Amino acid sequence: MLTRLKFLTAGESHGQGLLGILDGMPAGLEISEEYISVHLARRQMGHGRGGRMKIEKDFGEIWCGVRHGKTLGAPVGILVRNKDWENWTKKMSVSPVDDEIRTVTLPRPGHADLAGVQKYGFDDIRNVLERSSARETTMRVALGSICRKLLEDVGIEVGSRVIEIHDVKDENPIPDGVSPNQLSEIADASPVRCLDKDREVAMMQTIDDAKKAGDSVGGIFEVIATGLPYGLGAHTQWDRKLHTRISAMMMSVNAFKGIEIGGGFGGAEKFGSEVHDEIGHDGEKFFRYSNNAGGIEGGMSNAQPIVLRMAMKPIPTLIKPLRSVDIHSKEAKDAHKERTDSCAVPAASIIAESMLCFVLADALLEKFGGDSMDQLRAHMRATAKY
Ligand code: EPS
Repeated sequence: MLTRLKFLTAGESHGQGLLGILDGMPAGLEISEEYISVHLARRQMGHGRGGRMKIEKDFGEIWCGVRHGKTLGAPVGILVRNKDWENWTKKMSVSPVDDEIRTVTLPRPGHADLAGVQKYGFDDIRNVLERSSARETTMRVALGSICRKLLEDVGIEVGSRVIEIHDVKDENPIPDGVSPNQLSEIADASPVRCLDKDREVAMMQTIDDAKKAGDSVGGIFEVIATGLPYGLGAHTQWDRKLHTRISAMMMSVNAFKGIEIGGGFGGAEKFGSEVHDEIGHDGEKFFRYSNNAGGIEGGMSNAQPIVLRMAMKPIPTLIKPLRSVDIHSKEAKDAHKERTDSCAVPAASIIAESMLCFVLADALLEKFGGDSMDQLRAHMRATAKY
């Protein structure tokens, strides 16, 4: 789904660490480990996280592709070490071990466990769950922050907030004049990334109740981007449409089960005259009387804020497990229990921001090109329309 950028992540949840490579970044982008750390820390926050986040303090070590604080136009390589590795050296050893290692044989409904062991013929679900763990999203945020920095440097901001946890909804719109960075700053100050203080308390209570019951809860969050020029993406082919790329990238994140762009599902029950955003002109440029399209028309950015909502299902690892069957004995038993989060919706909103950063940075490079940031800026000055 990306045309100018490529990225790969590798690493198991309890292995030595996570590796990531981002290729295609122009030269001359200022980037630091500290900048990446800010966003890694945001991903670790949120009421309802489990024990693992108390162990880790994720830090992205830049191994290559950056010199004296600026990208070289070469692939950027990042390493995030797992602090928890020291507790798993035998269980996750790269080399064979003499000790008897207890296998996981009770697949969790909703996780990759059963399909994974059937697909690969493994006798131990750990061979699947280590990679299907949401730990992998750490690296997406690390690499995605490099894309975010490129966007910020050309005036594009990406932010988010949580609007629903389980059945507790914050239906207030984002206050007028609040930029995505300001939105994130306010949201980051809330343990559930919710702007409404009363709703915040109710959301936290819902998470606590679920935890007490050995259960988990999902939710919905909103992601917005501003400062975009006209014409990222294209109407000309299915895989060039901006919303195709955004949706594919978003739906690749663990537990993300739905996406709405702009008015989304709500538009289905309205008339066309209520949904489409009327066009005006102020003497200098076009403007819109509304933004129900969520910033994308005909597969292209239309210089309005991009507005997305994503639904995340409840995490499938449950302290009070669901019914399952042992993959070897075929006996009916409760599903496997691992340390888990009772709610990871606030963290998921940061991951979604990062996925949007990949798509927008890629689309920007596709449209304006350039081997260096100076060239990209010059091309944008020459042809970008807002
Ligand atoms: C996660 C790390 C994992 C889980 C969580 C997300 O660490 P551990 O398995 O050691 O507790 O906390 O992943 C899941 C709940 C899941 O089902 O994948 C992280 O770094 O975000």
